Amino acid sequence: MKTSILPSLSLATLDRIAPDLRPAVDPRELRPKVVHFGLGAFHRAHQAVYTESAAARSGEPWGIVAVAPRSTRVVKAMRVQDCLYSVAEHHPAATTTRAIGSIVGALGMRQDAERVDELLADPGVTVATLTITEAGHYRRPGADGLDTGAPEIAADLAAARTADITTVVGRLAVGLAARMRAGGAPISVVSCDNMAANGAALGTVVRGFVEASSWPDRRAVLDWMATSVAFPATIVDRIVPATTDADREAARAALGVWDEVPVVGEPYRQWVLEDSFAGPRPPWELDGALFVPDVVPYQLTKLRLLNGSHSALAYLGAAAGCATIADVLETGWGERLVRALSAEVAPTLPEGGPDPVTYTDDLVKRFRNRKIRHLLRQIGSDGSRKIPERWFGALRSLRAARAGTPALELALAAWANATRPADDGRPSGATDPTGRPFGTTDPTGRPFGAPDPTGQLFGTTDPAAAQLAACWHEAADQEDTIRRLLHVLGAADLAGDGALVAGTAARLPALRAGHVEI
Ligand code: CS2
Repeated sequence: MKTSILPSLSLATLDRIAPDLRPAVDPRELRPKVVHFGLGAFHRAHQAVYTESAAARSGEPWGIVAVAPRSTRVVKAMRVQDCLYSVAEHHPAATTTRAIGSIVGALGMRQDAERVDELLADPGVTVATLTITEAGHYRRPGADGLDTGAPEIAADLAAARTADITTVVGRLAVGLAARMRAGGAPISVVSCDNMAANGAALGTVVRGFVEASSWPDRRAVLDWMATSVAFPATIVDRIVPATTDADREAARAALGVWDEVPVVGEPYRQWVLEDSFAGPRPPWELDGALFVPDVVPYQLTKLRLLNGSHSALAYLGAAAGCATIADVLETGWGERLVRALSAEVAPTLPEGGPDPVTYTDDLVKRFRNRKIRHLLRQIGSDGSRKIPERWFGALRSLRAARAGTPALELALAAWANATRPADDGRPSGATDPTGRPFGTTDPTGRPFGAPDPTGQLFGTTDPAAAQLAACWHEAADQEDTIRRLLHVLGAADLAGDGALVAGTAARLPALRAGHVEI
């Protein structure tokens, strides 16, 4: 929160900041040519940085209009700052900060729905990018298609006015339909979320929305999409923890003006994209992005080694009482876990990607960076949508090859342990903060102290939290719990693997007691 009367970062105050910290481009010289959904820290520290360099180095006016699907807090703050903000790069021994100028507009997806559709229909906009999280895709658990039964999607399909649409999948489908009706210039839609075949996955859910709509021209929209809308796959990589008040203070000290929405990240960043765009795009390669015919080896390496160990560290670290990834790397077992998991899954990676051993050495260094306070709670949230992408592909290949999977079993047990409801760890006889015993009910019939249905034991949240918690209440024993949890994730095959289930369940008691045995 702003604590001083310092002026805010904006075009008018740019001359107060040191020349080498100013943006590489003047946003007034850019045009809205990219629409981005998801105005979070990751976008601002990744795609927006690449786009700024691409515009500065090419002289082409690639500007981004960034759309916030839900919260308008960042939209308001960005507007106050003429969409300028700073990125602090935390090297282990030093930090560098500078302002970024590639964002030319900030919109709320609901508040500015008409403008969003207008931009998506504009032939001058040829790229849309998305960072909407795995959960934001509304895929059916364990399957490819759109989860039309999800209440948010069902409501969007039934929405009387398009301004009432709340999901990005729905907004994108509506916007693309508007584009077809306005002449149908080709566009590329780039999913920047951590999912295997993320381009195809996004294309499937957007098409699913159009198919399930009652639009009279939905067939025509689908036919046009097949020829004029590309969904290239990509891998994005940069560790970007959520911004804290301390980061705002540090930005103030570096800039000399107030930045309400700074972002911080590690120095490393990578972007690999499938070279299959439908129309013009920013020359991101000028800033080191890699365009390749086949992203699969890069995608699976990143998902299974980086994100896979991130999730394992998050759940095991939480059980052991750690708060951040760097904390876990300081335990006696953190590095061992990363190396054991990587060695276990490396044989499942296709040829043609980075060397897994070098990649793992780099990961250990990146994870050890103490300047990056990446909360386990942030990484562990939405586990039901993340871990199938990160662990299950490798687990299935290894089980089919009859290879041992001890590291994945330990990780799976730690995830299961973290799905326990928020009150599960309390000793019996405990009372709620007002002194009433847990287990009694309030006048609405809700148990006193009953956890928020999205609340989990270690403070993570998950759209399936209530279903996951129910597995603990309803199961006959721990193996049954594991089976039920796997079913919630749509992994009936893994739930039917008796040895896997037994191996995982056997690790629960130690984890419950806070011991990590590896
Ligand atoms: C993390 C990722 O929050 C998470 O689930 O695993 O956000 C991770 O930091 C990025 O993918 C790194 O590129």
